[in-house]
Amino acid sequence: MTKDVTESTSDEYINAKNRVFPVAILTNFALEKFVEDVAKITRPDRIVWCDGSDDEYKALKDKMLKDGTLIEINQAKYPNCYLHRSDPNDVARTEHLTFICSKKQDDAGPTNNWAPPEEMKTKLNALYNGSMKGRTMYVIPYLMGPEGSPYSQVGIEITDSPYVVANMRIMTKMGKKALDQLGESSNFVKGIHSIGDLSPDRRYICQFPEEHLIMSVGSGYGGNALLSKKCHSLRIASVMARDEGWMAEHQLILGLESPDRELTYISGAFPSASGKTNLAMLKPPETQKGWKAWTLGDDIAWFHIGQDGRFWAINPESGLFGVAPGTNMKTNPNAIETLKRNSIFTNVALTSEGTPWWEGMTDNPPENLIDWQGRPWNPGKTKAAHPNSRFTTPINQIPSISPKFNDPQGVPISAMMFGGRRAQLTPLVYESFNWVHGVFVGATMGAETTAAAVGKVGVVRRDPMAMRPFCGYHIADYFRHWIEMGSKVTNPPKIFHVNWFRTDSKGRFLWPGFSENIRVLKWIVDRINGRGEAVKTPIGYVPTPDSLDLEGLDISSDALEEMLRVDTDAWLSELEELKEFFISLGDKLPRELRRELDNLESRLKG
Ligand code: OXD
Ligand code: MN
Repeated sequence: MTKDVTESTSDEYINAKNRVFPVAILTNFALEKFVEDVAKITRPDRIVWCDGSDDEYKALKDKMLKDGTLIEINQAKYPNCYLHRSDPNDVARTEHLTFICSKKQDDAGPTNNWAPPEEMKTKLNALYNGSMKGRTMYVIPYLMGPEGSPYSQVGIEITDSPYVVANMRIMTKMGKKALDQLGESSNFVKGIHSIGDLSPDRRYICQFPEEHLIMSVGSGYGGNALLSKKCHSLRIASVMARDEGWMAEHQLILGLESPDRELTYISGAFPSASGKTNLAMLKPPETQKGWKAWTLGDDIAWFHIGQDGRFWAINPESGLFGVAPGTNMKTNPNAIETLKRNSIFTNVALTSEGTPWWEGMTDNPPENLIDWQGRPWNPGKTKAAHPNSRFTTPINQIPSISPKFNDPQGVPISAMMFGGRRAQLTPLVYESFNWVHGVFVGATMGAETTAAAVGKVGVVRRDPMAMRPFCGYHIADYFRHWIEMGSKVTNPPKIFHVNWFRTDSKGRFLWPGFSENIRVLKWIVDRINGRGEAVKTPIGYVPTPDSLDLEGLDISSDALEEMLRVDTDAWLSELEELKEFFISLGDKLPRELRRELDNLESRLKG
């Protein structure tokens, strides 16, 4: 229950400073001190410990409905669903304001912004100074991963945003479960968040990897403010993973079950807003009788080495923070089903019936829409929903949720995919020659930028393993870690590259994508099991046209040829960019990857 500092029950105690704390932390001095220290700077009117209960949520939701933070939408059609409209200046991740504050600049590397930790803390503390006056400070204990799993982690996020609390309740296991797992331990990730005045001029998202500390100010947007997600589970966790011999990755996890019950777990790294959620929730089309796809995660995977010499993966999250535009009954019927209850919509449009709407939800927009900023929508001029509008929804509501989702050990991974939006160049699918070559394929991944981050959309940039914005340390050391992880296992996953986004000369997509991607996954499963024909090309093994199941699809042989074509000239010019990219990484670049680049060059020229 949400409690005011003036009331207290037998489940609570009052400390020397007259603050109400849950009895559960009576012996957790590190936690109490953390909360006290933050309160001393931010000076909130009251402190609330979040327990994750339904009563607590109801009280919070009523408060937000009253002050306009949440807007009630059609409860008959969308029970327990609400809309939030962000400040228009605060609708996406802000990579230019995101910093890795490691002690040494060289540890942050060339793909991260860096600032000296103490200097940055001074700047941030000035912004936190009194920032919670007149506000409530919420303390959110949260658990990432299955209860009781040796791989799960506890974090404590302190925030002055009730919208953040409501989202964290969906995205994590919040409250008592986390405190129970933590016990007396001081081993938790510390997160401090204040929305400040929401000005981009006073906005920073900072990670202090050596201290497992996150400090974020000036933004209420998901990736900047739900600190469990990118900040903890990727930036901080990637550093822990390097130090402890595991991997924290920006990957989906799914299980594919064949009609004869062969179950294969596959993970996939795709940049933000490039279809991870759709693929993770794939519903096999009618033509694929007997096939089932099971969802485990749509954004983050933590991989540990199992005793059987394989990688085992858990999804640390409990919810989806999915991109709304483009989600519809064809592209992702499971998502449409899932988000109909207990969901928070952010920056979507509203129909006259009070239901959410976004571009691509229906073929034609309904009349009289209210746009994401609450104004009558003017068709043709602007988008009704923001391109990065989102739904936050509980993962256990997904019809295809895997029975293994809460398994403390996770699931064994047989294949990893890399892929980004590339209108040209990369074929529909290809398989790497071996682990190190696969690491090279991931490390050199190029992808067009999307609306998930502030900046120009559609520009090709290097986004290694889809981790460019999320790797908490030097990206070349990260490549070294990947190479080493492969050498520690007897049975590393096979690595594939996929591209659903290749277009013809008129800019039309060549591949139908979405649920039809199962046909590519089936080829991947075949390859894992020593089946599935392929031709050896300079970039890897590409399917023979006959080896893909295309039955029932209207694809011409020319289109198929184009989708599978390896254009040597285009690859030679890509190679020049890869060389520059590698040079920009300095002398930490693993020799093995430089060798892979040379080998690619000789194969292309040979
Ligand atoms: C996300 C992102 O929200 O990658 O998952 O930006
Ligand atoms: Mn993501």
